[in-house]
Formats: sequence, C-alpha cells, structure tokens
Amino acid sequence: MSDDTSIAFLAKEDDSGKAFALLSAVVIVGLAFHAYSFFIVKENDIVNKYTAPKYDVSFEQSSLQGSDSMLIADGETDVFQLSRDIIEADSSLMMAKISISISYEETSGAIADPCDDVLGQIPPNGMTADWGHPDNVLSDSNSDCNTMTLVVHVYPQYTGEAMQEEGYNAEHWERMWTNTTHGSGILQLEVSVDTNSAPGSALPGNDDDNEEINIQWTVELFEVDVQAVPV
Ligand SMILES: [Ca+2]
Ligand SMILES: [Ca+2]
Repeated sequence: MSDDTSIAFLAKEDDSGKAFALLSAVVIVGLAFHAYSFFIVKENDIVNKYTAPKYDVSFEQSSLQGSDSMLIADGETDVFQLSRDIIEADSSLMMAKISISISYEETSGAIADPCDDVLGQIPPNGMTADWGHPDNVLSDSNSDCNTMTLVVHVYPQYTGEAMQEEGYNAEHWERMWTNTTHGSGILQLEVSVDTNSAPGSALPGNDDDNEEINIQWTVELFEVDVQAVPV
C-alpha cells in the first residue's frame, strides 16, 4: 500500500460511495458543532451577562458589653484600652461599632462640692477602624456630671442592612465582610479629670483631689451570611 492510502484507498473500494458519504457526514457534523458552539454557546455567554448570579447578603448581629472604673487624680489622664483580645470576641465575628459611655458623680462627700471637669477622647489610631465616619464621636467633655458617649465605627460601609449583590461568587461576597484587619489593634480612650472643689475647700479635709470615672462599653459585632438566589 502506498503512502496515500487511508481515504484514497477507501474511495477506491467498491463501496466508495458509502465512504464518501461517511466523510461528508464527518465534515457536516464538524461544521454543525462549530455552528452550535458559535451560536448557542456564545449566545449563552451573552445571556449570562444578563442573568449573572445573585446573592443575598445578610448579617447576624450580636454585641458584647462590659464596664470598668478608674479613680483619676486631679490634673491626671488615665487610659482605658479595648481590643478584640481584651473583650474576647470570637474570631468569626467582625467588629461593627464601639460605643463607650463615660459617667461620674461627685464622690468627695464634701458639702456643696460641684461636679468635676471630665474630658474623654479617643485618638484616631491604635485600632484599624473607620476613623473618618461622619457619625463618630471621638471626644466630649463636661462639668455637670452628665454621661458622655463616644462612638467609633469600625467596619467600613457596614450598616447591618441586608443587601443583594450580583456577579462573582459567594466567596467573593463573604470575603468582603470577613476582613479581620478592621478592628485589629488596640483602641485607647483617654480620660482626664480636673477637679472643682467646694467653696471653702481650703479648709483641711475639704479638698476634692480626684474622681471615680465609670466606663461602660458596647461592641456591636456581626457575622455575614451569603446565600445564592435560586435562578
Ligand atoms: Ca468636685
Ligand atoms: Ca471629685
């Protein structure tokens, strides 16, 4: 048999007509598949652009609370610290927002001793948080024994509202809400006291030289849940 066997040989056979028909059928099937790929598969690609997968993104919210108190001397500043480790937040929970209330009364026991000046401030560093959030309250002060509340939003863009997202995959949307960088580090609250003494406090034993400051903190936490929306 010569080099040009195969097809040519088949064509020389008695049933050359059948061989040619078979060859034609192969070619036609090939072309048909190409056409199928081009029109159907491409069309699916185009349709997919308009039927991208959708995901319901919701949040399970929880919170941790605690309190502390500090006796701060006249003219002094003490620091209260808060971090994921300190509050023992579970690693699956993200920090949404931190609220710290600062309360005090006049505790000297001296008659007619007025409330002291108390200043609370949270320097925008130490913890990775959304320091530029418009609803943050990073400092407050008063001298009337009223309670002050400072607020730090931690996880950027988090509102707690459920949303529907489109495209990518479930992991992509989970990653968006499980970034533990937000809330890492240590938040510091600095509290300063400037006492105001009772009239006639020059008398021995009638001096006001400190104040007891009570801190109550609440850390709002969340855990994301992503569910594919059935098509
Ligand atoms: Ca006082
Ligand atoms: Ca005092």
